Formats: sequence, C-alpha cells, structure tokens
Amino acid sequence: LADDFPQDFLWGASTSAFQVEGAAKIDGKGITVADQRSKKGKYLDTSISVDHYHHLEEDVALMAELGLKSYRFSISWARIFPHGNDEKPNQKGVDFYDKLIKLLVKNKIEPIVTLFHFDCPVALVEQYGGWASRRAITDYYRYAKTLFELYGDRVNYWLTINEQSLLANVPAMNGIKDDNMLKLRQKGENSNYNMFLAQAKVYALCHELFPEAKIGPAVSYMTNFPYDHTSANALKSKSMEDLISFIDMDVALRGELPSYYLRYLKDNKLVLDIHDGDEEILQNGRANFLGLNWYSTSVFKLSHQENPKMLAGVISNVEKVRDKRLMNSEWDFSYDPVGLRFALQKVNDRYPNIPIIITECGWPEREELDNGAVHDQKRIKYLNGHIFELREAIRDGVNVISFNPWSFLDLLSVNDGMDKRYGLVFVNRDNESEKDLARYPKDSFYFYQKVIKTNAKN
Ligand code: BGP
Repeated sequence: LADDFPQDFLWGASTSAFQVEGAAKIDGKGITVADQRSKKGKYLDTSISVDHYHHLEEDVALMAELGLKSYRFSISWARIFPHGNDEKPNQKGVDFYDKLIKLLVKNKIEPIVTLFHFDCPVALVEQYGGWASRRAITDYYRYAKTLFELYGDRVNYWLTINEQSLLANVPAMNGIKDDNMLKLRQKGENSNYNMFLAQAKVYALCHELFPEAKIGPAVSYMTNFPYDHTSANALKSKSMEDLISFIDMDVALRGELPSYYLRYLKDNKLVLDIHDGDEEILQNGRANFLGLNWYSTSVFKLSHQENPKMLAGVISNVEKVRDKRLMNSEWDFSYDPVGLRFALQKVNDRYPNIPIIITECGWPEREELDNGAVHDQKRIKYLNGHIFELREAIRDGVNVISFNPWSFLDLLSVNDGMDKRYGLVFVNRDNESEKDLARYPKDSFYFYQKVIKTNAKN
C-alpha cells in the first residue's frame, strides 16, 4: 500500500560511544569531557558503561535478532585521536570501529554514524579551550576527513554533531568553563559559531568525496506549547523553539545565521568573531538531510524567576508545567505522540521534502529484572504510539526515511547513570555494581521485532 511505511524504511536503534562503550582508558583512548564528568554512583562511570567495547559480537548478534535495518552509534574522537589532533590515528581505535562497521554490514544493518556526541577530547580543552577556539574547526575537520577516508566506502549516513544547541547553551558539556557568567555565555556562543563553521566545511568535504552519501546534524528538537492562550507565552514558546531547535536546522540547510539568532545575540550583548570568508563557508556547506532527536512535548509559561538550571537567555524566565492529563515519567517527561506528527509537519513546511531520520526517540524507566525478563509496558505503549503517528506523518507527505529509538540497549543516562533506562535490551548492572553485564531482551524488544518484521503493518 502506498501509504504504508516504504519498503526500504530503515528501522533502527540508537546509542552513543561514551554511554555504551566503557573501556574509557584502554587501547590508547584519550580522556574526553564525558569521562571527566564520570563519577561512580548517581552519575556516569564511563570506564565500564555497559562494556559494549568487549561485547561487540554479542551486541550486534542481538541487533540482527531484533531485525534492525540501521544502527545509529557515535565514534569517540579520542579513540581515533587521543589528543584530538595527534599526528597519526590510534590503530586500536580505528580497528574497533572497523570491526563494528564490518559486523553491521555483514548483517545488512546500515550504519548511521555520529562524528561527535558530547565527548570532546580533554586535550583540546587543555591546548586551546576546545570548541571555544577557532582552532577546533581545523581539528574537527581533520578528524572528520580521517573518518571519511577510513569508513566512507561503507557508511552512507553521517551525523556531524549531536545536539549542538545543548552544547552551546550548556558550555560545560564541552568542557568550557568560566566563573563570570557573561564570559561563559560568550564562550558558549563562540563554540556555537565554531561548530557551525566546522560542520559546513565537513558537509562540503563529504559531498565532494562521497556525492551519494547523506550528511546532516542530529538536532535536539523540542516541541513547546505555551501554557495558555496569551500571545506573550506563545511568542516565548516560539522563540525557544527557534533558538533551541530550528537554529541548528536553519544553519545546516539554509547556510546562514538566522535573523532571530542575530537579534538574540544583540539583545544579550554577545558578539561573534566573524572572519572574512565565513559567510561563504556557511553558504557552500549544507546538509542534505536532518537527524532529529525528538522525545516529547513540553509546556512552558513565563515566570519572573531566572531558571538556574539553564544559563542561556533562551530558556531563562520560563517554568516547565507538567501536563497532568498525559502519561508522565518520573523525569518530567510526557507521552504525547501526536506531538511527533505535529513536529514533523512543521519541519516539512519549513524545508519541503527534506529527508528526515529520527535519530532518537524513547521512554525512560527505572527497571529491574523479573525472572530474566523486563515487562516494559509503558515503553511498548510509547513506541506503538510514536510509530502510529510516524505513519500518519508519512501519509501527510513528510519524507521520514528512518526511525532509531533511543536506545538499543540500556546505557548511561547523561545525568542519571543506570537509574534511568531507555533500552530495548536490559543490561544487568546498576550504579553501585557492574554485576555480570549480561544482556536480556525486554518485552519491547519483541514488540519492536514484530514491527520491523511486518513493516508496521499490524
Ligand atoms: C539526548 C542525548 C542522548 C541521551 C538522551 C537521553 O539529549 O543525545 O545522549 O542521553 O538525550 O537523555 P538523558 O540521558 O539525560 O535521559
């Protein structure tokens, strides 16, 4: 049927390097800012994560059993270049990803590769301040070029940077610090601009080397609704969506800094270090698809208090309101699948027919094994609802080519370690102990297996 999912639709699943690999300090890998945040207990312990590094064959065998058509993962920059810009790549790191890609290809699973997912090599921060300096553009470009040369013959989908707007607005995620708040925000904005330039150069390089390949950003797409019908709330909600989500799509696809961003910079006394030739760099390097990380809708209302969690003016003076009518998770996270269709329509209106890969979408729970099983009914409900709305979006005419729920297996949540699980596969470890790290497919694994097998016909 014409209105079903296309026959070649890529049913996938998603992870990122520091959240699954472990082996943070072995086989020559350099330390990253994600490793630095590593703290046993509530937070990340990237020395083990879920030890995907030593469970590679087993994990890919599970992907094959699930029937995955694509797998989105990230390459750790510091596993390839331990200091971010070493003269030669680290052979053991190169071999690890080579093996992963070979196993995927052998099992007919399309690799969707993120170049950079929250894990800047610490050495680059020490050398020159990391992304806050323009020197990062050169090093990122060289890193990307190395990956294209190593794996470009087998990889058809590349994602440049995961959730850039988060990195820009929370500079500490890139290892960028400053005691002075205005200076910190300025450094965050510098890093934002440098990431835009670096990506534009890498888009152009990829098109030149592999004209058939698809390359784009993995955008944090947060759909906001205003709390009430006042235009002031609606305006704030739109402005947040522009500055958090559409900015990364606009620059990648239109090749210029949007006017709402220039106005935001001016209002906040932030200045970009624009060099001659930058405009051409942005114009000449564009993405040819979008990766969207979409989880949920949020409701915001204006408040007179600064939100201490977020520094940027983008999110200050608002309060998140829980919609009690929806199914909510422990982490202020609601189930609102129609929001996905709405979000996809908006993107398609803005950039007609642009190919879209859902690079993340998932439901978090606190979970334990129950006689070797995990009955994750809420996750099944979440997946079912979102896949239903995805089909509706495709019928609306949105060009979605792949769906990669977060996450393939349980992994370290950015702020909650193993307490907050998203996986289709349970991993037997918790924050206190690594236990035996054994893998157990959850009920959602079998649900999704059927979806893939039937191309979501039932
Ligand atoms: C996205 C990140 C992922 C992942 C996910 C869930 O922002 O790209 O890396 O962590 O969110 O977030 P959390 O782990 O905070 O629950």
